[in-house]
Amino acid sequence: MIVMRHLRQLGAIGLRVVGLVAVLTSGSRSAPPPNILLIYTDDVGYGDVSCNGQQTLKTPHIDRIAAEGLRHTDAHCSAATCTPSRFALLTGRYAFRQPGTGIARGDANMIIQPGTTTVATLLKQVGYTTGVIGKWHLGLGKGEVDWNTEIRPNPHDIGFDYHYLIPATGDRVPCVYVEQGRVVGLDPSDPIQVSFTKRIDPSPSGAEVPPESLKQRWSHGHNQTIVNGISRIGWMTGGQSARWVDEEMADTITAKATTFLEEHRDEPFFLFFSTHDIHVPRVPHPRFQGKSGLGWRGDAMLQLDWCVGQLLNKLDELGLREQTLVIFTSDNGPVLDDGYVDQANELVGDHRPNGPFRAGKYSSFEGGTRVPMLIRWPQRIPAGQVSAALIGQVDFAASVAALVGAEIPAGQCIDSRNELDALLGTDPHGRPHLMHEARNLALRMGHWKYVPPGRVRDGLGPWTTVDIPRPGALFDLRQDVAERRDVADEHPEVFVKLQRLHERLLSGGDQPDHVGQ
Ligand code: NG6
Ligand code: CA
Repeated sequence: MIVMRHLRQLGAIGLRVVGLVAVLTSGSRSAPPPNILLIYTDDVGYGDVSCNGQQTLKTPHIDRIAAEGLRHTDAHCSAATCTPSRFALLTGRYAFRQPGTGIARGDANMIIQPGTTTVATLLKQVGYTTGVIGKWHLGLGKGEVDWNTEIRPNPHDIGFDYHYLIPATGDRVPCVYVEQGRVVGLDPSDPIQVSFTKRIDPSPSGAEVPPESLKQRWSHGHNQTIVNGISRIGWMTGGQSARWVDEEMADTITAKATTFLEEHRDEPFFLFFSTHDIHVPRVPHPRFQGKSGLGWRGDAMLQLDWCVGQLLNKLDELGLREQTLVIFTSDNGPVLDDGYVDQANELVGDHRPNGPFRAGKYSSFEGGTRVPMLIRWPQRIPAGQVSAALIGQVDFAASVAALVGAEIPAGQCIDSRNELDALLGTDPHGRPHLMHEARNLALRMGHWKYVPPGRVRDGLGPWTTVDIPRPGALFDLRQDVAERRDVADEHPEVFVKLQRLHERLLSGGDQPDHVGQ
């Protein structure tokens, strides 16, 4: 045991030395490669964290990351929904390049193929221990998934040493956790079956029971198998002993995460902590219920803030604060009613989940992808920084590779740029352009924004859309951050430039060159 520990420590020191040589030879870096804790939240909007300016909801633990580090004001997930954002984050490839990367079903097959370079494989290449805990939503298994045996492929096949997952989303079956390829707490005499195409569950569905008998009513969709008094998308039978309790989910995954930190304190680690909060169904633990005054959406934010506090405290306790890069961000913009009657619309009051931006989840407007991004790494980033650089999560792969001295194999991470300096706050510009995936693909180039013609989700509450007429709209975010005034006619040359760049990016042009990175 003691020998193992010494070996691990020696290994860790060895890796840090190798990494240090790599970073010293690549430029003016001064700190050895850090541990990486990526806190990836679900449906959290730019305005949902108090450090981004709102006064309606206090998130002191999340704000601490910004106060002790850097707050980005123009950082984006790649898409306005979950699956494509996660795909791009991990693979460094825009999701629109691979069919089948839209919002995944609960029984979807693994979307990222084994052999694909991911942030996790890059970090493993240089000796990091890697883990993912929480929401996955990138599919598992191959063919018809049998939830009663080891499910392969799984995150292990794309670089994660450890996984403890909510397989898809809280509102989709199967409502069980999967750890190292197997459903947790499964009784083999009560096997699980899952279907999204045929009704296999004979018990009354969410559509058939009196609404008041449900813990939380559905407003659209979400009316099939009932688990923990809440009806979900999809049908599920069996696995009674393995079914999760929504109220305990945040505690469960946070405990797994703090254990991971403890167990890997002596070696460089990458932990992808992917919360269910604040996705629907929002059913926080009773100790948070009713505490925000904004309904259960706000209460789920308080719960999320608590989880972040637990992780930050654990880093302090383990003496890892200085050498751990903590990143807090979100997978898409905010939404109010997203299929359950949880009074998110009614109780939002003056709270602006999208901050000053237009629309949120599902939208091509800025609110769809402009999300909080807070970064703390005391060894490298001075406290209290703010950056307006254009940041895309699709750049994590190449930036992390540059940070630790990992090599990106040819043809991999093709959209990912090394934007490490922008990410860490020393380059004020960031990416020159960024695709924004929603039902139609929008494009940022500097402060300009092109939204192609078509129907675009607008607002955050009841489903409303706006039609962008041909040939598309141009917004100047410098003067009009809320995208209210189409200036295509006033700047025809800029409009054409963005349209052309949009076409080139769609057809695979204008990609970064990793050679020599
Ligand atoms: C939608 C669901 C929504 C949410 C979303 C995925 C309905 C009516 N709506 O189809 O509730 O689950 O998919 O959200 O079923 S995401 O954040 O994981 O992308
Ligand atoms: Ca999401």
